[in-house]
Amino acid sequence: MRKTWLVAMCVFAQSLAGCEVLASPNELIKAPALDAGLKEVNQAVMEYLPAGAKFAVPLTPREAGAVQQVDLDGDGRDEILAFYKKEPNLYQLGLLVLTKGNSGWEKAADFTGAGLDFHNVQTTDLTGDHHPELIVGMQAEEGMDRELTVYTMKGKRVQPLWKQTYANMAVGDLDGDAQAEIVLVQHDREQLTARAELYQMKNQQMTKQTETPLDGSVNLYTQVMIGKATPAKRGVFIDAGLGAHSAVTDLLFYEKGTLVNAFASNPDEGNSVTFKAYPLDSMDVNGDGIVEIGMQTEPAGSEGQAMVEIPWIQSWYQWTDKGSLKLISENYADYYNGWEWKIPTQWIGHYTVKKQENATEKTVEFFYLDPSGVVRDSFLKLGITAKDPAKDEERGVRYDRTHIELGEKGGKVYWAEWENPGYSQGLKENAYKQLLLDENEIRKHFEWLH
Ligand SMILES: [Ca+2]
Ligand SMILES: [Ca+2]
Ligand SMILES: [Ca+2]
Repeated sequence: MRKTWLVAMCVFAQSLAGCEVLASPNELIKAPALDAGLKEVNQAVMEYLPAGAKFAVPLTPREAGAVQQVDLDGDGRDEILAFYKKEPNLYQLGLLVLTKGNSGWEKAADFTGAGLDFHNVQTTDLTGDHHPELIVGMQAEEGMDRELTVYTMKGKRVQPLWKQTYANMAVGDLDGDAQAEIVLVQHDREQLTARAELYQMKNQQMTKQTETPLDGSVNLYTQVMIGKATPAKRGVFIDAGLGAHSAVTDLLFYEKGTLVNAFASNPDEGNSVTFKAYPLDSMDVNGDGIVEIGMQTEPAGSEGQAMVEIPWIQSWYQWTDKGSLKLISENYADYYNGWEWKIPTQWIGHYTVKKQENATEKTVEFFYLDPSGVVRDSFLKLGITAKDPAKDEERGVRYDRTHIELGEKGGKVYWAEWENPGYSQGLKENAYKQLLLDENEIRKHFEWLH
């Protein structure tokens, strides 16, 4: 499937119509160069897009663009999908499907519906005929039911096949038969009831296979995801916000025709296994194809601190065949300043972290935690300081410590500082020495988030 990026559209469209960039900077970076094929696509879209329409980038999945190319009817040529909002009434969303006929691009469909955003747009084969269906979720205000429509293309016509309201959803192959299922989470916030429903296409009809109750007292179901829980077992990861801050993740398996909740056999009792202080949606953090469940860990030495003062560590767990969670990786994320530190594997269980902040400097310092749990020497300090060339000169290599710049952003310098190997380490134990990194390793573990 090829995606045509919104920014390319806008570059071309500037002279044709007022084109408002609704894409995030992230999407702008991903935009490819405008080639001849894209120009043709852009021309076709501009010809059929209703007057005053603005492109609407679907909220999920992250890589979804406002204009996409997918072969919906299976004739070997891509159709063009364009998602838009219609002015002056921005509550009206539109979906334009163009198909290439003998005399050029033709309109195969132009659907409109009420909503503020496209919540989720996917093109996946649900029927088993190897031609993708078009799955479109639309939303209005947060907390209101969203609306899902599955479209299928027959000949040159695009038709709605199925409609259903939902709170959140996922599309993916849950049972491993190479055909996608849809999981809908329904949440009635007045009755405080919730459930997960599994739908499969049977004889050209979307059919509910099974459903299982979920905790209806949560605040919001923030993400539903179908993915691998172990190398051999797929599951449905359901992330929910509980109150002002805290959150929880459920994991459902499809076993013998029913959905089984790995953590809460009784939804009224809730799920304490994956309770977390702050929301952290499930994802494949280490790129091994298995979805991890994230929870915050309070680092040693932060007892008694206020929630916001605690330098929370993000700990990521995988489900195991033994029926429990296993810690896979950790990281420290500073979303406000847009960076994260991936904890080296050999650190896990042997370090703690403290943060400090004053008017000019913000630091995160890592300390050796000895086998008896005592906080010992600092071995790495990461910091953000307002850029000041005179002061930066003073730093650099000293006899006892090395200071390097990791990068600059927004007039601030991001740096790392650590004790020079050989300075006093002869006096220190091996468990401490195993925590030490060289400059290359330090640069590798630091990453920009935005
Ligand atoms: Ca086609
Ligand atoms: Ca399947
Ligand atoms: Ca993973």
